[in-house]
Amino acid sequence: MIREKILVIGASGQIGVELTLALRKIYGNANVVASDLREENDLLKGTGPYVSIDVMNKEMLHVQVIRQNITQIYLLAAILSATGEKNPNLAWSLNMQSLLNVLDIAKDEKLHKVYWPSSIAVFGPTSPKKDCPQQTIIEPITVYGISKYAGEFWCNYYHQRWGLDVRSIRYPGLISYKSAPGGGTTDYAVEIFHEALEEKKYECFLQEDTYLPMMYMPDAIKATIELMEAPEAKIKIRTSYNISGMSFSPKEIAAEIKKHIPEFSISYKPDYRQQIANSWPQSIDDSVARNDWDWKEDFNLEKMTKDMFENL
Ligand code: VAH
Repeated sequence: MIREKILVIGASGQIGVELTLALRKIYGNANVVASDLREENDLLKGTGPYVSIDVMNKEMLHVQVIRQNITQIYLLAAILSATGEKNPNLAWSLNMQSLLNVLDIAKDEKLHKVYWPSSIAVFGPTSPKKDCPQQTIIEPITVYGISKYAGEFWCNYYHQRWGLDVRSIRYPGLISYKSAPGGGTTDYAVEIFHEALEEKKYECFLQEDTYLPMMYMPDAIKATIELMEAPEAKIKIRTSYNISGMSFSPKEIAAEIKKHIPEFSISYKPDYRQQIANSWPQSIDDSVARNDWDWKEDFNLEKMTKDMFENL
């Protein structure tokens, strides 16, 4: 067994916390170095090494990779769709330069693997709305989507040109109870649980019939680990894999929550995030991931809602 030493960049974020904990269970706490610009998330404290790294400082990152004998990097740091529209230049610069820094260091240090998430946000208004395929018309209209699509091509380039084993997944909206989401258009689907418990009501920033591709965090973590553990020969897509868990609208998740909290009520006050949501597909075709590396989700809306309330 090759000894792996993994660096997770963005480890205190919504995905980073759970991915770090999952990787530590597999590789051992000491072999997964968590890093973020922010301070260590409470859930990570005491579970393994933590270093403060600014992924935009390429020299410092390179020194850490060498000093810590890193063999794999998971790059999760990014500015998401809603925040990105408020600060386009920062979103483009952080989302792109962080990836280019990591890809270049991984190439120079011959790292075994790199993971970088893309998103269904790469799809735009001209992409098919239902069962949006792996390859189709892709014209993103958010800075986040533009940066994620451009990043996919850079991952493919480093693989084709230098053989770097970099892998990627186009995550749907992710719902979790362990860590807060960070500035996404799909964050309503996390907020609604907390407000349902605390206030018994929720004012949703999307219209009631806004269908979006979604996934429960345990499924997203499972998909990431399965993709990264799959034999290299199985990985046919070197831009980024579509995966899907479920699709639902605010009206549908509210109805599911009411089964647990009958007095819960929802109101709607769409804001600028409605235009972002309208530009995305309503459902995703992930047959390529199912064929290449046996992807299959565990959670649907009913099972997720039950699990969320059991854990919150
Ligand atoms: C966002 N949660 O809303 C992210 C995700 C598909 C949505 O990329 O920006």
